[in-house]
Amino acid sequence: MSIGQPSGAQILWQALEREGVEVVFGYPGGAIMPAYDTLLDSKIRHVLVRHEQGAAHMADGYARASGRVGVAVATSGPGATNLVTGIATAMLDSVPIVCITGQVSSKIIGSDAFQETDITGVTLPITKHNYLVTRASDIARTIREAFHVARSGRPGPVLVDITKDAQQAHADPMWDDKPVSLPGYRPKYRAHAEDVSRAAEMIDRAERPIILSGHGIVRAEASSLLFEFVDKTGIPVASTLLGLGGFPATHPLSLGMMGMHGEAWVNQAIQEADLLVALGMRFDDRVTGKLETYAPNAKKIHCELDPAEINKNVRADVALVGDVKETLEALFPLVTRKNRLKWTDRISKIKGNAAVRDIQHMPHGGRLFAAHVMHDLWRITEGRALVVTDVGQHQMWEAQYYKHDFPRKLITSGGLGTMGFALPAALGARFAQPKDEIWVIAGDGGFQMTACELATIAQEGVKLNIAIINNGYLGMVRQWQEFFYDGRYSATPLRSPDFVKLAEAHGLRGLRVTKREEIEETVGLARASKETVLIDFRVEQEDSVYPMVPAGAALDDMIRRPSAIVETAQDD
Ligand SMILES: Cc1ncc(C[n+]2csc(CCOP(=O)(O)OP(=O)(O)O)c2C)c(N)n1
Repeated sequence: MSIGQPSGAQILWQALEREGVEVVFGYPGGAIMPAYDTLLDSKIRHVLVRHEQGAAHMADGYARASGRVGVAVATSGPGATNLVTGIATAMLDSVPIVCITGQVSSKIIGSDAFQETDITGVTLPITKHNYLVTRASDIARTIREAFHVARSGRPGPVLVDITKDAQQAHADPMWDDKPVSLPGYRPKYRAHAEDVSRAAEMIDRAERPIILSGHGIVRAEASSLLFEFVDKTGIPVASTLLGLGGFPATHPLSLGMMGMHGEAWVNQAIQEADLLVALGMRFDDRVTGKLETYAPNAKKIHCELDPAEINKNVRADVALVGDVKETLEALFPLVTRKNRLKWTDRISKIKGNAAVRDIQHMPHGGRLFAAHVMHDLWRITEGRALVVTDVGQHQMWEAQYYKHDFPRKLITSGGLGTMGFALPAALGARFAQPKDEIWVIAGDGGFQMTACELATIAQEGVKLNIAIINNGYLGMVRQWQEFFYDGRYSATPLRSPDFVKLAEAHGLRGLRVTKREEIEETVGLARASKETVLIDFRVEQEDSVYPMVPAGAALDDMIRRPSAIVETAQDD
């Protein structure tokens, strides 16, 4: 070390500033104290979370809302392990985050030192890459690489574990602004021209094609191009959960969500299709149902960034590996302008039959259905809010009834299905989109998993709108028990605190809605308020999400809303 050289801790913040980081979400502790000390001299804003899981979800929400890399910071041992759920959530949804953890000093690694956990070992399968840094002189280079890996190719979480002595030592940072090049890491692919031509011919020949639009469309900022592509080819679009908003839900050729809780007509149309054009989606089991019976008559064109996804679940007739926007750009001039009225008429016919069972068409008879809350929220916010949902029935109702017309306006944990995600992810999104109207939609169960972040919201003085869809149950599990376990409600009835008082205890505002007529005014109060408002929506307790394809069943084997319920509702 020579006098005047910065410490590893100082290099860390400078390296983050050079990556354009403006805010990090974290929690201090022994092994990361040198970094927290030098944080005071940095321009970067630090948000003190109440639990490190919240920090990872905030970084994730920030990344999804902005398209930039989110950053979480934690200490070694329990701090680091508390990040794990958030890292796995980001991994399964391909979200670029960088997690920085303190580690015990390099000399005592492996001695079961106080708060020592092998966090690079723990997170190996749930990170895109991770690093253990033991020298101050490696910090700058490692942070650059970490950001490059997180954001390039198929994005994902990267963890950088830095020993305490590396933070304390002084070194030459060796700044380097050349593009990062890592041996063996080839994140960029481009679809072969012959395959693009074959795909275009298949699209032209198809009589019953469907586009399956996924998260990749949103991530690649390919929404407007998809819009033009659909305009030219006349192909209807079905969306995955994470793809919602990638193509406008109110467009006449938008069919809605596919899969387990997708619209009945979407799943039926997929089963009747002769061509699936999959764009930035990975044929998750919640999307395909039973693979042997999935889209039996359809050829498949799979446009995907990650070659590992090709032929993983569904065999592709043509694979176009590369950025989905670049692939669409190449395809666009080769396809013929068409309308496909016969096919869209056929889909409208299937739809006509399903729509009569739609809960929106039923009188509510004084009762408050979650679906009505979603529908009214969509109407009142004119479909423009950024909605962050938790996991469960409310998540599916939101996907069905809040019509997203814009990309990056729905943030939800799709792959891991992480309860407790919504509140912290929304707080992260708030820092990415300071002007957006943000609504958290959470169940009474999931909300309680990370409700401690209400204190973070209060401390940071930020404005969110929080809707708790309170049905007194772990609703989605209760629904499965009703359908598949003879109605034996094991461990699903749920007693909750008074959410209104909980909000007030945090210095926030709490309101309650028990009837549909109260929605408009209460939502209006929340929207008009400058402070965070939590609304406790007391909804029907034993309503279920329909339609439903039971896990592992064929897409055509849907459980539909029983007509008995239609009649009961109409009797009211
Ligand atoms: C961390 C975590 N634990 C357990 C589950 C399993 N799970 C999925 S949905 C659900 C029930 C959610 O209940 P609630 O938050 O009240 O929402 P609702 O389904 O009633 O809308 C559970 C327990 C999960 N997804 N995540």
